[in-house]
Amino acid sequence: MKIDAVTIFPDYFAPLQLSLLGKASSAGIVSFGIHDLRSFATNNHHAVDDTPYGGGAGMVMLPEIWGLALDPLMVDDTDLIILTPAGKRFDQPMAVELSKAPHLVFACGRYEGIDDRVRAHYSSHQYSSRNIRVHEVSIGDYVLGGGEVASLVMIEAITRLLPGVLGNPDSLSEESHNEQGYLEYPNYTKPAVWRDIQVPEILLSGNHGEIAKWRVAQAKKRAADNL
Ligand code: 6GU
Repeated sequence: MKIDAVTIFPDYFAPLQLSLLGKASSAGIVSFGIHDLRSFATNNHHAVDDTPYGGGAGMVMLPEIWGLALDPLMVDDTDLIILTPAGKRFDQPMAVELSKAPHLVFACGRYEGIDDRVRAHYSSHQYSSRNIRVHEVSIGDYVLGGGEVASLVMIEAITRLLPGVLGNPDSLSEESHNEQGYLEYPNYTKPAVWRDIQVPEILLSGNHGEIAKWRVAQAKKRAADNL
């Protein structure tokens, strides 16, 4: 999988070198391209934004500069992800869908956003006929200063689903036992007693059928408690 990100803060993406993501990239499972939006600025002050038509607070990112940055990345079969708190909520099913894509492009705007014509332009038939799809995505109901951290969240959730990224692929198949796609029961390891707290007896029993039933019950209880 190829992943490109366009940002005014390329340094935010340094963590892609670490841990699971760093290994996946060294192994050639995923390759990252981080692009500095400001290097596409054409005006004297290298400004990337301007005041909004119609007035109001904040600044809006200039479509011209986004077009110059994105055009070379829009190869056939690309999913363009525009990060915005107004987007569709990112969740595990969306991560699974996007993990099947050959090429993801993350467009990181500041939270006042990118001129909406950028979304409109790359959503047009000219692009959809080449299998270029545009998604506006949010990672949750709170406001961040920009899309960079949201992109990192999505990239980590998506790339860990790629074949060969996780050391133990069973971790993925066990996750699928839950509807949301992740584990919800409590986990324990050694020692069997820690600070007077015992590991639940059933987990030491070796009875795999009963353990599975117990875990489902615990997961349901947790899900109910989180409502
Ligand atoms: Cl994708 N961007 C910003 N600026 N804030 C957010 C977000 C994205 N998702 C949740 N909050």
